[in-house]
Amino acid sequence: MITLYDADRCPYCARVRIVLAEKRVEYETVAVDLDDRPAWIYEKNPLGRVPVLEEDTFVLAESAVVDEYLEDRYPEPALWPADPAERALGRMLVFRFDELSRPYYALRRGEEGAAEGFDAALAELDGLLEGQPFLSGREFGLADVAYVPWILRARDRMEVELTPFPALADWVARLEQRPSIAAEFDVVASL
Ligand SMILES: N[C@@H](CCC(=O)N[C@@H](CS)C(=O)NCC(=O)O)C(=O)O
Repeated sequence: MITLYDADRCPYCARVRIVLAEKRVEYETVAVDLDDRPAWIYEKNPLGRVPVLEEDTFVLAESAVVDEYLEDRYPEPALWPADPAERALGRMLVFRFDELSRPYYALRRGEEGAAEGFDAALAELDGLLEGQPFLSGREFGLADVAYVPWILRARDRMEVELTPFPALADWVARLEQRPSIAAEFDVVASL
């Protein structure tokens, strides 16, 4: 049985929850209080962060790596496209996730100019999605999973308007049709 050390409010945890749901993998959750982290979490992850996935004696942190592990361990349904170029471009987006997270957390901290910085990052994604339905191309996959938790939180918790980014707004609407993402929408609504 897989155990996920988890926190509802954590978008990195959401990445893992979405993949587990997509692949219909059963797992149990241990909720970690991010405001009062238990000392034992450092035994699972020396950085003290969630998510952490545990399967018997195997313990793994870092959401992007955990999602890649789940993709290898449970290949169906595939969450990277079949086309090697699309896979590589999707991985590049995950690798460059800082381009979104840096302005996102700047906005969360209320830094000056942060709204413009975040809008610029959204505009980049919008431009990409004007030409393709999903971030890595023609198929839903791990690149979409890597980004959507922040977009949902920005829209629903930080009052970021998505209407200036119609292709991005359509992408979110498309993703919310999937039960795995709809479940995250409910998590965000309950925060
Ligand atoms: N690079 C990590 C980041 C995980 C992360 O920052 N998690 C946050 C919660 S959203 C956390 O545990 N923060 C506690 C800390 O940074 O000390 C990943 O992708 O899993």
